[in-house]
Amino acid sequence: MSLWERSRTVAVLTVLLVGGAAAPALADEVEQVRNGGFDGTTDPFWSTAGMPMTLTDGQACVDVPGGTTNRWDVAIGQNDLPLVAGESYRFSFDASGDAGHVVRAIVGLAVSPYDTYVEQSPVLGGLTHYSSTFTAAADTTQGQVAFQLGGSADPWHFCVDNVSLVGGVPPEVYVPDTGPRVRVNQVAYLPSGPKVATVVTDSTTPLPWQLLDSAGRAVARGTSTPRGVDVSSGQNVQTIDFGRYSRAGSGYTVVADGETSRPFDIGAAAYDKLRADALKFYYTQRSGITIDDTLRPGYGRAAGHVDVAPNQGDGKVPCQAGVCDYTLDVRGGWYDAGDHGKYVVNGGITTWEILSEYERSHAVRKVSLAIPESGNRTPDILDEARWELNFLLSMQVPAGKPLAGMVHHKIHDQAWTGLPLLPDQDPQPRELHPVSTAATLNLAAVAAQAARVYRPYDPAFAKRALAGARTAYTAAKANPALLAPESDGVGGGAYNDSKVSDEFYWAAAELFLTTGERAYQSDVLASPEHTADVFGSGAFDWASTAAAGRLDLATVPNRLPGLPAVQKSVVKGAEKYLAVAEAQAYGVPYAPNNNSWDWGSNSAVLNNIVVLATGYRLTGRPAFKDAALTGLDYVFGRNALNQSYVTGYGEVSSQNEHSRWYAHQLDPALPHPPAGTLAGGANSSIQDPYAQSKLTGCVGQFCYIDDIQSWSTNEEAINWNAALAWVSGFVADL
Ligand SMILES: [Ca+2]
Ligand SMILES: [Ca+2]
Ligand SMILES: [Ca+2]
Repeated sequence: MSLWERSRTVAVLTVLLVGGAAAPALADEVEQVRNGGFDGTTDPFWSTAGMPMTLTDGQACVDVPGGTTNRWDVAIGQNDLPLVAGESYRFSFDASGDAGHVVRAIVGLAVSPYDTYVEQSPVLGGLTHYSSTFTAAADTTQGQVAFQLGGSADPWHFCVDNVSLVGGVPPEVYVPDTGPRVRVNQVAYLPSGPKVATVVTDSTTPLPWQLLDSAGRAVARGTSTPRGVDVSSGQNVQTIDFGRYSRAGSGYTVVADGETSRPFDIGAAAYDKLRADALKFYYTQRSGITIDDTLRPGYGRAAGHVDVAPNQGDGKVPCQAGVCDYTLDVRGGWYDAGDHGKYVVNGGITTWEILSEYERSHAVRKVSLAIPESGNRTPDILDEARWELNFLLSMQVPAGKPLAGMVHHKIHDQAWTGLPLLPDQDPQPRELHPVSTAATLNLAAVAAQAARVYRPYDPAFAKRALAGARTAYTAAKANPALLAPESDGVGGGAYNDSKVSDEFYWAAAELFLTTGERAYQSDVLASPEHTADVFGSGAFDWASTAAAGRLDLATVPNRLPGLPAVQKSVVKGAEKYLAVAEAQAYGVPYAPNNNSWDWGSNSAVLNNIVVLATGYRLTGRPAFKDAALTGLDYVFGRNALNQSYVTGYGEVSSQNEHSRWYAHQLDPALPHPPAGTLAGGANSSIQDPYAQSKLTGCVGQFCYIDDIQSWSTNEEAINWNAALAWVSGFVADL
């Protein structure tokens, strides 16, 4: 995604879960909770109606009723706690409960706006000590500690003791567990591809290394190459090149400087699986349809936003007040990321990249995605993309209405919701936001692309898509500067974009490629983007879409005057990213200005790999292919944190991406994100409070944490997974 300017009403701060004994109190620590040890009475704690507390062995215990829905439906707690803005606190308690049940323990405001300052949701069992530190965000005398116990179908038993909230504690210093100092692609190197590892070391002279097979036998050896201090991580590193070894197998490790890497394969099978998994991700992002548990075991859920309470539904969505006088049926589409919003600009680049994978790769057409449309005559990748295309088309202003042909920028909740929350349980009103030139051109571009792609399978749909694309393009030319504001309420990301010459170029390019018509050709040739360097120091994304037009002009067969120069510009882009990758000790084809890593940096790495791969397809130059593969190593564990950013791929991978329904970290009854989900990745700006509490001062690659609360470093998003799908398709095709 990249909800750049996201605002939150609820701030969640540091949570540190520890077992064992409490840390000793410092002299200036001040206890805020009264009678937290329940000495002779449960006063002044309260409990919700119908759930009396009893004193048992000096603990407060309750029989929690079954059949409640929300965590906060039943609770015990204590009010009137003073909190001082900027002061650090430790919140700790001992708790037990029937095995597998969950308590949501919070410190927050007892009065409106009910902000939560810290929360943890441990799965209970025998008596265990829990502790977390946080910094209070506001001064109040109406703070609260509470233990929320609702949401269970069955009754259960809960006990708590030694409830403590002390001020004046030093904040915890977070140190990530980065494992062995030898960093590899934990998934797989291709037998015929490059194979490079990194060793983090104090040594500045070459080190001997060995490649071990699964039996521990050395099958290759050599010496490493010192690379000095790597700017992106601040680490002194050396490079290990074992590319001459090509025998397929699993369980390989690299040993250097007394450290053994995590295990990896040499082989291609993982990429065949990933090509499917990265696309299968979209089915469980679908809105407006029941997710079939037999197709996606563990992920079945009710249809979201189909006008069944408590949803207010997407069947008849009004505009924000004063924006329009009609409603639209905008059911369907994909949820954008970890929230329940649907955004045309981001849906556009996502759909383009998936259709681009289809246009570039013949093999992907035969890949089954285990979706309801599997087994029909249309490739599953197109069935999945059409789920979004129908939604995008539904966002267009109908004929006869003001601004007809333009496209609404987005539809989402009126206010942010909390986590976890299944899509069908979202009670918020839904609203259409104003039309924008950018959204209109996104529809024009991808609907035009769809018109040529779907023509062999569904000519009627192709015709409808082309008509929508033409109408949108004409409307955008008549309204060329309707920009989405930086903020127009809460409840969703802004996705504002102040420059739309790139969207005009991309839409004209797709319409030209599909129709061959002169008018669109003229607009392509006249666009300032056509001769600009569109392969910048960052990467293309939802707001910078000229590269999408350029890549398609260079690769989709067409008769544009000056086509060789277009193709040459893509090759030059690939050369640029090749040079970046070669200059990086970790081999990453991404080196942002000032080492300031972007929101969703993993997708930036992958989109630059898309440019490298396209350069390879245009020229056959092995250096482009090798840089693409070596760049992918970063995503799979050859990085400062020594972890894969794709769930289920690699010995250690992201598991807790920010999502309201893959929220296993908050509710063990919910799943982790599915295998093949890409985490956003290192983000130097760490906009969310949780990341700020752990990562302030982080360097480049280290600005990431695998926690569901870190929406700025660890969200999942449809556009990011599209880059992963494209690249994994490219690798599988090799
Ligand atoms: Ca006690
Ligand atoms: Ca199909
Ligand atoms: Ca733009």
